[in-house]
Amino acid sequence: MADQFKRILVTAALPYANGPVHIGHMAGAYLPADLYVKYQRLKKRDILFICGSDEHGVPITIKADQEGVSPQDIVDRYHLMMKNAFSEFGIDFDNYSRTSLPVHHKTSQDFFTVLNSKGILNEKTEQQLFCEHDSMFLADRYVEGKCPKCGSEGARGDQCEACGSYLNQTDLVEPKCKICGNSPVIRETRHWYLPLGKFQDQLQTWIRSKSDWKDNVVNYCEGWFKEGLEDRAVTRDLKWGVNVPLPDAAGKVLYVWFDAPIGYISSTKEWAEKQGNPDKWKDYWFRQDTKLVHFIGKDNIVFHAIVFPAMLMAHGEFVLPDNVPANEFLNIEGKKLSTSRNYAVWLHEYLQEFKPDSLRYSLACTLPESKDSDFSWKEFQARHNNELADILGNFVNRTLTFAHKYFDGKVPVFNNPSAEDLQIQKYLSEAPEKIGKLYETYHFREAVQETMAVARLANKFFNDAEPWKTRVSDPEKCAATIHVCLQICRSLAILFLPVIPGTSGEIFRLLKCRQEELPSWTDASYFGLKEGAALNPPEILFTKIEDETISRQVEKLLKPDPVVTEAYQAEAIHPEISIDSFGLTDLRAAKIIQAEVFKGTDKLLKLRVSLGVEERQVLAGLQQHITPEELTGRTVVLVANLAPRKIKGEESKGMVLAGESKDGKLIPVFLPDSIPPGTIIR
Ligand code: B3M
Ligand code: ZN
Repeated sequence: MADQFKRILVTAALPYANGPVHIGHMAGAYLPADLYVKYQRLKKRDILFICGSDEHGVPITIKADQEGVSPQDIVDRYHLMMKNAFSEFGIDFDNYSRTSLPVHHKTSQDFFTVLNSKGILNEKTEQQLFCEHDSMFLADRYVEGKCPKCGSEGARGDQCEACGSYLNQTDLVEPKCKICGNSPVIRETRHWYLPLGKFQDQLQTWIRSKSDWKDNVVNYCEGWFKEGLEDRAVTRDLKWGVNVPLPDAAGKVLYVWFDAPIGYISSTKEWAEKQGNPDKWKDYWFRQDTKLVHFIGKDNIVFHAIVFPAMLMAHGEFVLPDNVPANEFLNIEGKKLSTSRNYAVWLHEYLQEFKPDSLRYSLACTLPESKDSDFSWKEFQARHNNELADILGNFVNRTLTFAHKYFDGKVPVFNNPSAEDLQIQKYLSEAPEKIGKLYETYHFREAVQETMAVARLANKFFNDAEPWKTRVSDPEKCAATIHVCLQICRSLAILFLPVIPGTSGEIFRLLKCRQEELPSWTDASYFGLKEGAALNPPEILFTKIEDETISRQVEKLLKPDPVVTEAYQAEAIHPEISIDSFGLTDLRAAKIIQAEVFKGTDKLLKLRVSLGVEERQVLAGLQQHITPEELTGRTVVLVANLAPRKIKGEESKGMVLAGESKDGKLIPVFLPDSIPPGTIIR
C-alpha cells in the first residue's frame, strides 16, 4: 500500500524499569510493534524502531524504598534485564535507550524550556498532600485512598486502576501515605501546568480527521473531550527525575509522563549519534512526511493520543503521530494479570524453557486488538503442536524429506505444470499483498492467521497431489509437485518472518537460501528457487510440547512465588535499627510440651514450653488458628525476654512468633526438630 510517507518512525511504550517484562507487555505493545516493523523492513521502507527504559517516576522510587536500595540500583538492574529479554525474544529495536542518560535529561529540559519561554505553561500554587512523618509531598503513587468516583480501596494519587479514572490526589477519600501509612496533611506547593484545555479544539479536529484509528482509541479520547480537558501539572516535588531547568525550582523534577514520551526523541538522538550522523534524528521528528506510530497498551492512551500530541503541538516543530494503535489487556487463564501478586508469565522465565517463536506465534494469534483477550497454556500448547508443528513444520519437513529421498536433495524440475500447480502458484502470487494489507492496517491477528492459512493450503496441495503415488505412476508430475512445494516453503519463510523470525531463518537455511540480505516481502509472490539447486537435509522445526510441561507452567502460575507476596507489598519496611538494638531481643527455640485451650477465653491457648534449662508458661493468641494437638511437640520461636504479663490471673512469659497467611490465619514459625530447645535464634 503506497502512501504519502517517506519514512516510518515506530515507538513502543518505554517500560518502567521497576520489574521484568511479562507477556502482557508483549501482547500490549512490543510484539505488535515488532510485527509491524519486521513487515515494513521486508517492504524495504525507511523505518526506525525506537524504545528504551522509563527510569523515572514513583514506581521506581517506591520499588527502591521497598528494597532499601537507591533508584539508580533499581533501574540499572531492570534496564539490563529488560533489554536482554527483548533481544532474546527477537524484538528488534533500532535503539533501546534509557531515560537516565544525559541526552534525555537535556532533551526534556530543553523541551520544557521551549514551552515555558513561549508562555504556554502556567505556574500555579496549589494544595497537595504532604506527609509530615516522611516530610515529603506525596506525588502520584505515594498516596493511596478510596477512589472518589467508584469507591474502590487502593486508588492511587494519580489513577484508580479499578475504574480507570484519572484522579486529583486531593480528591482521594481517606488518603494514606504509601510509605508510613499515616494520613497526610494539605500544604501548598508551586508547580508548572500544561493547559490542555487550550489545545482541546486543535486535538479534537486532529483526531476526528483520522479515519483509520481504532475504535477503542477514538472512543476513549472522545470521552476525555466530553469531560473537557484541564490543566495538568508537568512538575513534581520529588528527588528522582529530570530537574526542572529553572533557577528557583530546587527540589522539583519533571513529571514522569512529561519526560517519558520525550524519551522517544532522545532515543532517536542517541541512535543518530551511534550512526555517526547526529542530526539524522531530525528527519524522523521534524518532517511531515514521517509516519509516526506509537504502539502502546490501553492504559497509556491519554498520554499518547492527547497529552504528548498537545506537547508536540505546543512546541510547534514536531510531527504528530499518524496512529496510536493501542491494544487492550491480556488476561491469563481467564484472570487479570497482576504483577504485585506475581500472577504473570515472565518473559525471562519463559525463555528459559521454550523458544521465542512458539510464544510469538501464539500471542500474535490472540492479541487483544479490539478487546481484552486471554492467554492460556493449553492454547499455547495447541498453537505450537497443532499449528506450528503439525501444519508448518510438517509441510516443510515432508517436502524436504521427499526431495532428499527421491530427488537427490535438489530442487526438481518444473515441467508441464498441472492445473493445481498453476492454481496454487497464482494463490501464492496474491498472498503477500493480501496479508500485507492486514499488516498495514494493524490487523495482526488476521495477518498471522492468513499466513498459517497458506501453510494449511500447502499441506492440502501436497496431500491431493499424492506425490508418493505419482513418483511411480508419473515421475514428471511428482517432480513438479515437489518443486512447487519447495517454492511454497521459501514463500512461507518470507511471509512468516515477522512472526517467527527464528523459524524463518531455519527454513532459509534448509533451502540453502542466502541470508546475507533480507528478502523482500514481494519475493514471496513468485517462485525464487532454481531447478537443480541443492538443499540441506531436513530437520525437525518444532518438537511437540508435552502435557506434563504445560501442567508445570500452570502450577507455577497458580502457586505464586512466595518472595513477592501481597503482605510484603502492603506494609513498608520499618525504619532501620542497629545490630545492637536487634541483639536486645532474645529469640529462642522453644519446644511445646503441652498445649490446651485457655478456658474462659476464645482466643488464647495455654502452652507449656521448654527452653532446655527451664520450663515456662506462655499464653498465645492462637486458639482460632491452630489446634493444641497440632502444636504439641513442635518447636517454635519464642521472644524469651519479653516482660511477663498476667491475663485472667495466669502468667505469660514470652511470645510465640507467627506469620499471617493470605486468609488471615496466624501460623507459628516452626523450627526443625534438629534445633534443640533453648537455642538462640539470630
Ligand atoms: N512507563 C507506563 C508503562 O510502562 C510508562 C510508559 C511510558 S511511554 C512514554 O506502562
Ligand atoms: Zn509517610
